[in-house]
Amino acid sequence: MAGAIAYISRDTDGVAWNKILTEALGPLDFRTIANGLGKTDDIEVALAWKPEPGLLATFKNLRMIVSLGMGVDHLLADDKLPHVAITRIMDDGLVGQMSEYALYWGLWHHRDIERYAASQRAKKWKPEEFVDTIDRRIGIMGLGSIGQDTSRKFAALGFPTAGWSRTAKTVPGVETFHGRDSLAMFLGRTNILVNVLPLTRETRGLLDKTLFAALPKGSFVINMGRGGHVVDEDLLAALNSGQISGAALDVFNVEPLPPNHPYWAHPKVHITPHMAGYTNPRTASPGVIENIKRLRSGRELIHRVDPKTGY
Ligand code: NDP
Ligand code: OXD
Repeated sequence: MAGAIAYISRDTDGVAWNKILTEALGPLDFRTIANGLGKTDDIEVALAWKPEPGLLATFKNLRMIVSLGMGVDHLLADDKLPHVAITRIMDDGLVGQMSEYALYWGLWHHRDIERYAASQRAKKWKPEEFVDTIDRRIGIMGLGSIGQDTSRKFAALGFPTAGWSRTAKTVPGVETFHGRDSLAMFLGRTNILVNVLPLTRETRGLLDKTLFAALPKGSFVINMGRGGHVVDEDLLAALNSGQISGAALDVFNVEPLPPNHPYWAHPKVHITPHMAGYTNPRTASPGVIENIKRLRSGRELIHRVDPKTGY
């Protein structure tokens, strides 16, 4: 039998992955933290989500790490991460979920749903001020697999949509900006900001007071990238001053969000528990299966991560 596959996650038990991989690849030596990893020298592939720092370095014959999330900051934060191929799940289903999340909050804000809910509670029939779709400008930070899908979907609804990335990108129907020099221009034309950047050395803390000040007053922020992108005190100050009218936050500097965090009770903050994109083994597994086959037959891997750029 080929080397063992280790499932390293404390969030889910791995049963669904074991079943799907076994169906595709035949009998497997599939190990999990809960059932015991056994002799770790046997482990060839690690499917990992937030592994304990240093753990993967103890797998002496490891050949490939698969991030069970599309983000890989949880792996690259480990300074003992072994120098083996790092790949990530690439999943159209998860991409679609992320776009749903951004579209939901974007439309929720655009159509004043919170005010209508308050009016209903007060039994008040009160139409809010009309804002034309073409006057609500969407700005997506990150034009990768998720940002491109999200921006195309907002544009298809008629919102003037722009995206910002590190290198130049072309997305039909979407205005594109790239690099730090164009960030202020991109922010200046944005009323609803969606962050879906990867967390890297360059992007950590990017959503700070300077960035919030560069948005038009009253802009709405949707963060589904990573909590580490946001300087929490700066966001709270921008919300309290009215510079930012509200924020939908799925990800946080510390997860789970501690019970005493000011976000919980803030009237302009809408919290979800890192659920914008759920890793669904059904839709995430085909790329993983393909990569295990490629690894075992010595072919080039797909969905590789570049540890230098951090994504
Ligand atoms: P990709 O790697 O496909 O795309 C990343 C995008 O960010 C690219 O457009 C890239 O630019 C851009 N980017 C990277 N660094 C910079 C920078 N310094 N300045 C400007 N742009 C930059 O990522 P995905 O779209 O697949 O995922 C993005 C992130 O979404 C993940 O890393 C993860 O953190 C988060 N995520 C959150 C989930 C949730 O449940 N909340 C679920 C899934 C993902 P370029 O195109 O030039 O390379
Ligand atoms: C991911 C995530 O990166 O769930 O996929 O955040």
